[in-house]
Amino acid sequence: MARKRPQKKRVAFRPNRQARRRTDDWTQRWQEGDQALQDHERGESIRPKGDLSRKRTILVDGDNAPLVDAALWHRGTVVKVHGLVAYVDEAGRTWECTVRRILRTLDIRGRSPVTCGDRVWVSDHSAMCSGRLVGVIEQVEPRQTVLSRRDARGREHALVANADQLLIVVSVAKPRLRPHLVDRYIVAALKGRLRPVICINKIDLLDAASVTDEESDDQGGLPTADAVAELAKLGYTCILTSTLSGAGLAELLATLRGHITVLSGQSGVGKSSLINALEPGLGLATREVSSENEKGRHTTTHAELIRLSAGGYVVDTPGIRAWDLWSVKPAELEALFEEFVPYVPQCRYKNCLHRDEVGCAVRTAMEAGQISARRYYSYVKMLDEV
Ligand SMILES: Nc1nc2c(ncn2[C@@H]2O[C@H](COP(=O)(O)OP(=O)(O)O)[C@@H](O)[C@H]2O)c(=O)[nH]1
Ligand SMILES: [Mg+2]
Ligand SMILES: [Zn+2]
Repeated sequence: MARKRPQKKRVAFRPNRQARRRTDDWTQRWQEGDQALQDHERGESIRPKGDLSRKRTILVDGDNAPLVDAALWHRGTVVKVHGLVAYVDEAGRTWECTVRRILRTLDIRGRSPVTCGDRVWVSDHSAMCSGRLVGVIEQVEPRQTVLSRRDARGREHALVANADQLLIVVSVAKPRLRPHLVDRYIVAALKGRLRPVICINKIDLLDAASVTDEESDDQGGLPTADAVAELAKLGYTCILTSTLSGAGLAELLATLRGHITVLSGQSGVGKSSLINALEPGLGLATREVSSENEKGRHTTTHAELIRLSAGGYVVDTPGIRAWDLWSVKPAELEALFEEFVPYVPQCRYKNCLHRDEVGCAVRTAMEAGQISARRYYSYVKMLDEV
């Protein structure tokens, strides 16, 4: 494919103390052709020299996309950000990077324009650091997805970029399987445009769990086999695992390979144990936390990608567990219960929330056994929560 010749372009950059910030995502703008860059180009000729000198020259291709020099730069994935240093994984090598000032200048709402999961291009500066893999992040590719959390002031912070799967980890016992919780995570995954994958861990406890199942019926409990059948019927991938017996681990690894997968699930279900089993040698702490610690850790904003030798990354971060239904509106919920979708147009009222409205086709489908009653009541419960 013929590439247009790179052009030099003058772009303004925000002085450090200027208060005004862009309110949208600059990577998004890059995708859209970045009108701002074009505006600058047009304005350039009539600006006095003093103003011009506050711009800097970057290379862009003919379509205004920043130029990436694949021959000179290294493409990697940000696995961790500590202050001004971003750690970038390039097929098992870790680059210690700072971020090119122009990128920081273009930053908007977050404190950092780079977050873990970002696909970035790194220039090599290791010659100056006696061979240590030191680099500068020159470009950040547009984000496919962003998981964020809201801080106390209600501002959104990007935690992980480009995750494409949510691994919903539950256990058959200790703690027992709570299907409503699984439904919540499925909704959260779909809302965040992640593929939900369900992992039912500790299947070595299945026999012991049957007692627990019966006990938990009043709280919406469901025997494991029924839960699996229900999830399969909905079309979601469901993997049964045991870190003790090794059951299901190969299948789990195959599902994670090549993806950025966020792990979610209650404390104690075995998330850290699963990662340790998939990636021996990591030695993540398991069992962890008193409930008090747990609370404190929920406020953590740091996320870290763990690289799998098989390919792909997993993220097991307490902060992610807090990431939840906050952004789902009641009217949005029906679309996130995917099996409801075919019935929704048949409801008598357009704004039907499928609770107790007259002529509700979703409710009728549930009464006729076409929609699981358990899922339906899970929806109603969630409706009250959002
Ligand atoms: N019986 C059984 N116990 C497990 C299994 N996986 C993890 N555990 C135990 O469950 C507890 C919590 O595990 P951990 O990995 O720390 O859970 P996390 O809080 O989700 O990270 C630990 O005591 C583990 O040894 C399993 O497959 N079977
Ligand atoms: Mg853990
Ligand atoms: Zn309805």
